[in-house]
Amino acid sequence: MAHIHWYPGHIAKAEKKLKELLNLVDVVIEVLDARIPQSSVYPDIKKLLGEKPRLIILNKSDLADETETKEWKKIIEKNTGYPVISSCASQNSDISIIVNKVTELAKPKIDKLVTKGLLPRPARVVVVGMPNVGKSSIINKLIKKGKTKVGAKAGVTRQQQWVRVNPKIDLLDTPGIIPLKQEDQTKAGKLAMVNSVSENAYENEEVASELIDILKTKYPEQLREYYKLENEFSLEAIAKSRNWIVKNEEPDVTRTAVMVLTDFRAGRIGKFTLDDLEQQDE
Ligand SMILES: Nc1nc2c(ncn2[C@@H]2O[C@H](COP(=O)(O)OP(=O)(O)OP(=O)(O)O)[C@@H](O)[C@H]2O)c(=O)[nH]1
Ligand SMILES: [Mg+2]
Repeated sequence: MAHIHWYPGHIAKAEKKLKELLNLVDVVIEVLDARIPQSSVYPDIKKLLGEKPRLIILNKSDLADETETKEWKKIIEKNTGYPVISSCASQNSDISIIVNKVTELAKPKIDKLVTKGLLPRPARVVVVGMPNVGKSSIINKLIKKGKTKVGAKAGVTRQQQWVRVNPKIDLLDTPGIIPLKQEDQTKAGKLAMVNSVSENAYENEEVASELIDILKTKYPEQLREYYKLENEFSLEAIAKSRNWIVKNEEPDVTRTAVMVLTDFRAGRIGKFTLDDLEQQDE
């Protein structure tokens, strides 16, 4: 089991910053990694986001198991009551879906303003998610469509800008970063596999070995095919198949671990979902 450490001080600070952002918005776009739809959820997300309407995006769907993404979408919709869509950076067709869902989610709030005698205004939206899930890519996609900078509103730090995506949506141009906290070490290991964890916090060999263990159970044929393996699935077997041998005839597992993680993250071995549909959180 990989050992990944979190720093409580950093987490408290990040949570505070995130809460300040959340106070400014009507709707939250929560970005998850489609390869780990369960492990990329922040353990305290409900407490953090409260009752704020949420659109959940399973991003990097181009790297995930398509059939499983569809299943996870249904499961998360059922469990949270919020709409879930899958998306990936190379696809622009999901922009209009995101825009429509966000507008729908914000409608009750905007209608309420109107009943109170206020003028309707665009919905205020922020994109949040753990490191590296694709927050900036999604913001850029949405902004490219709109372009008009709206300027800082009161209470927003100077670094943040509202961008009018369309007449009904103002988006914060910087994301809310959900800190990495995952006491469940199996989930933490998966966050490392998808590159959401700082490299200093884990050992490549441990994380790559765990990845191989998951792939040999779920996707053995693709693993066998890609690395030209026979019946042994391990860092050693992959090193041997590449003829990566160091002194004393030892397989070079250090180099192999880096390669396996890189290949997986680029989707070269296949489109894989690492979380298990059979092992769902309640
Ligand atoms: N294959 C694939 N890569 C993606 C996708 N979205 C983002 N990426 C890549 O993933 C990396 C991280 O994307 P960002 O948009 O910077 O993610 P982020 O959440 O803003 O990351 P941080 O700011 O570091 O927390 C970049 O190399 C992107 O090119 C996607 O849908 N598919
Ligand atoms: Mg970013």
